[in-house]
Amino acid sequence: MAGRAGTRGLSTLRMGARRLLVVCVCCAILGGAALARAQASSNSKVVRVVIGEYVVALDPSTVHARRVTFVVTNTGLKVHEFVVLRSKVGAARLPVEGNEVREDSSATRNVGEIGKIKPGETKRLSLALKPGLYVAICNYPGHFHHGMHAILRIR
Ligand SMILES: [Cu+2]
Repeated sequence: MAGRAGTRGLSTLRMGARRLLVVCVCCAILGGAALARAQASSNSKVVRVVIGEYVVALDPSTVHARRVTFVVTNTGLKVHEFVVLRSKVGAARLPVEGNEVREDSSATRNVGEIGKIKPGETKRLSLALKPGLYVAICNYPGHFHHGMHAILRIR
Protein backbone atom coordinates (compact mmCIF):
# COMPACT_ATOMS: atom_id res chain seq x y z
CA MET A 1 0.00 0.00 0.00
CA ALA A 2 2.56 2.45 1.08
CA GLY A 3 4.81 1.37 -1.83
CA ARG A 4 2.02 1.84 -4.39
CA ALA A 5 1.18 5.23 -2.98
CA GLY A 6 4.87 6.07 -3.22
CA THR A 7 4.95 4.96 -6.90
CA ARG A 8 1.81 6.95 -7.67
CA GLY A 9 3.40 9.91 -5.95
CA LEU A 10 6.51 9.52 -8.07
CA SER A 11 4.54 9.21 -11.36
CA THR A 12 2.51 12.30 -10.42
CA LEU A 13 5.78 14.04 -9.79
CA ARG A 14 7.09 12.90 -13.21
CA MET A 15 3.92 14.14 -14.93
CA GLY A 16 4.27 17.37 -13.10
CA ALA A 17 7.87 17.66 -14.26
CA ARG A 18 6.85 16.91 -17.86
CA ARG A 19 4.13 19.55 -17.68
CA LEU A 20 6.65 22.01 -16.30
CA LEU A 21 9.00 21.18 -19.19
CA VAL A 22 6.20 21.82 -21.72
CA VAL A 23 5.42 25.13 -20.03
CA CYS A 24 9.11 26.07 -20.09
CA VAL A 25 9.44 25.25 -23.82
CA CYS A 26 6.34 27.38 -24.51
CA CYS A 27 7.81 30.20 -22.46
CA ALA A 28 11.07 29.97 -24.40
CA ILE A 29 9.22 30.15 -27.75
CA LEU A 30 7.05 33.07 -26.63
CA GLY A 31 10.06 34.78 -25.07
CA GLY A 32 11.99 34.36 -28.31
CA ALA A 33 9.14 35.90 -30.30
CA ALA A 34 8.95 38.83 -27.89
CA LEU A 35 12.71 39.33 -28.20
CA ALA A 36 12.50 39.29 -32.02
CA ARG A 37 9.74 41.90 -31.81
CA ALA A 38 11.82 44.03 -29.47
CA GLN A 39 14.80 43.83 -31.84
CA ALA A 40 12.60 44.82 -34.80
CA SER A 41 11.17 47.78 -32.93
CA SER A 42 14.62 48.92 -31.79
CA ASN A 43 15.28 49.61 -35.48
CA SER A 44 12.21 51.83 -35.59
CA LYS A 45 11.95 54.94 -33.47
CA VAL A 46 9.36 57.58 -32.72
CA VAL A 47 10.41 61.21 -32.89
CA ARG A 48 7.99 63.63 -31.27
CA VAL A 49 7.81 66.93 -33.10
CA VAL A 50 6.34 70.19 -31.92
CA ILE A 51 5.80 72.91 -34.51
CA GLY A 52 4.48 76.41 -33.99
CA GLU A 53 5.36 80.08 -34.46
CA TYR A 54 8.17 79.85 -35.28
CA VAL A 55 9.81 76.70 -34.11
CA VAL A 56 10.42 73.05 -34.99
CA ALA A 57 11.47 70.93 -31.99
CA LEU A 58 12.48 67.28 -32.35
CA ASP A 59 12.67 64.81 -29.47
CA PRO A 60 15.02 63.04 -29.89
CA SER A 61 17.05 64.82 -32.57
CA THR A 62 19.58 61.99 -32.94
CA VAL A 63 18.14 58.60 -33.80
CA HIS A 64 19.80 55.21 -34.04
CA ALA A 65 17.27 53.56 -36.34
CA ARG A 66 16.45 53.01 -39.99
CA ARG A 67 12.76 53.73 -39.70
CA VAL A 68 11.46 56.84 -38.01
CA THR A 69 7.87 57.73 -37.24
CA PHE A 70 7.40 61.45 -36.73
CA VAL A 71 4.45 62.37 -34.54
CA VAL A 72 3.96 66.03 -35.35
CA THR A 73 1.80 68.33 -33.25
CA ASN A 74 1.05 71.90 -34.21
CA THR A 75 0.89 73.84 -30.95
CA GLY A 76 0.79 77.17 -32.80
CA LEU A 77 -2.04 79.41 -33.97
CA LYS A 78 -1.29 79.14 -37.71
CA VAL A 79 -1.34 76.27 -40.20
CA HIS A 80 2.13 74.77 -40.78
CA GLU A 81 3.73 71.95 -42.71
CA PHE A 82 6.46 69.49 -41.81
CA VAL A 83 9.11 68.75 -44.43
CA VAL A 84 12.10 66.43 -43.99
CA LEU A 85 15.09 67.26 -46.15
CA ARG A 86 18.16 65.11 -46.58
CA SER A 87 20.90 67.72 -46.44
CA LYS A 88 24.58 67.97 -47.20
CA VAL A 89 24.70 71.25 -45.27
CA GLY A 90 23.30 72.51 -41.98
CA ALA A 91 20.13 74.58 -41.64
CA ALA A 92 22.09 77.84 -41.86
CA ARG A 93 23.40 77.01 -45.34
CA LEU A 94 20.29 75.55 -46.99
CA PRO A 95 19.75 76.92 -50.52
CA VAL A 96 17.00 79.52 -50.53
CA GLU A 97 14.83 80.91 -53.31
CA GLY A 98 12.86 84.00 -52.32
CA ASN A 99 11.43 83.26 -48.88
CA GLU A 100 11.42 79.47 -49.26
CA VAL A 101 14.04 76.72 -49.07
CA ARG A 102 14.84 74.87 -52.30
CA GLU A 103 13.73 71.40 -51.28
CA ASP A 104 15.48 69.62 -54.15
CA SER A 105 18.94 70.90 -55.09
CA SER A 106 22.54 69.69 -55.20
CA ALA A 107 22.58 70.01 -51.39
CA THR A 108 19.02 69.02 -50.48
CA ARG A 109 16.40 66.40 -51.22
CA ASN A 110 12.82 66.23 -49.94
CA VAL A 111 12.44 62.74 -48.42
CA GLY A 112 8.94 63.18 -47.04
CA GLU A 113 6.47 65.72 -45.76
CA ILE A 114 3.13 66.37 -44.12
CA GLY A 115 1.27 69.33 -45.57
CA LYS A 116 -1.29 71.53 -43.86
CA ILE A 117 -1.18 70.73 -40.15
CA LYS A 118 -3.86 72.81 -38.47
CA PRO A 119 -3.48 74.36 -35.00
CA GLY A 120 -3.97 71.68 -32.37
CA GLU A 121 -3.71 68.88 -34.92
CA THR A 122 -1.33 65.88 -34.68
CA LYS A 123 -0.26 63.98 -37.79
CA ARG A 124 2.13 61.08 -38.35
CA LEU A 125 4.78 60.38 -40.97
CA SER A 126 6.81 57.18 -41.15
CA LEU A 127 10.03 57.26 -43.20
CA ALA A 128 12.86 54.86 -43.96
CA LEU A 129 15.99 56.98 -43.52
CA LYS A 130 19.63 56.28 -44.28
CA PRO A 131 22.28 57.45 -41.82
CA GLY A 132 23.16 61.08 -42.29
CA LEU A 133 22.14 64.68 -41.77
CA TYR A 134 18.57 65.91 -42.22
CA VAL A 135 16.83 69.21 -41.65
CA ALA A 136 13.16 69.34 -40.68
CA ILE A 137 11.50 72.55 -41.75
CA CYS A 138 8.22 74.31 -42.40
CA ASN A 139 8.51 75.73 -45.88
CA TYR A 140 5.50 78.01 -45.88
CA PRO A 141 6.69 81.39 -47.19
CA GLY A 142 8.89 83.05 -44.59
CA HIS A 143 8.44 80.39 -41.89
CA PHE A 144 11.93 78.88 -42.35
CA HIS A 145 13.47 82.33 -42.03
CA HIS A 146 11.48 82.95 -38.87
CA GLY A 147 13.11 79.89 -37.31
CA MET A 148 11.09 76.84 -38.33
CA HIS A 149 13.95 74.39 -38.76
CA ALA A 150 15.68 71.67 -36.76
CA ILE A 151 18.57 69.29 -37.38
CA LEU A 152 17.96 65.54 -37.33
CA ARG A 153 20.80 63.05 -37.28
CA ILE A 154 20.32 59.42 -38.23
CA ARG A 155 23.16 57.29 -36.90
CU1 LIG B 1 5.07 77.19 -40.76
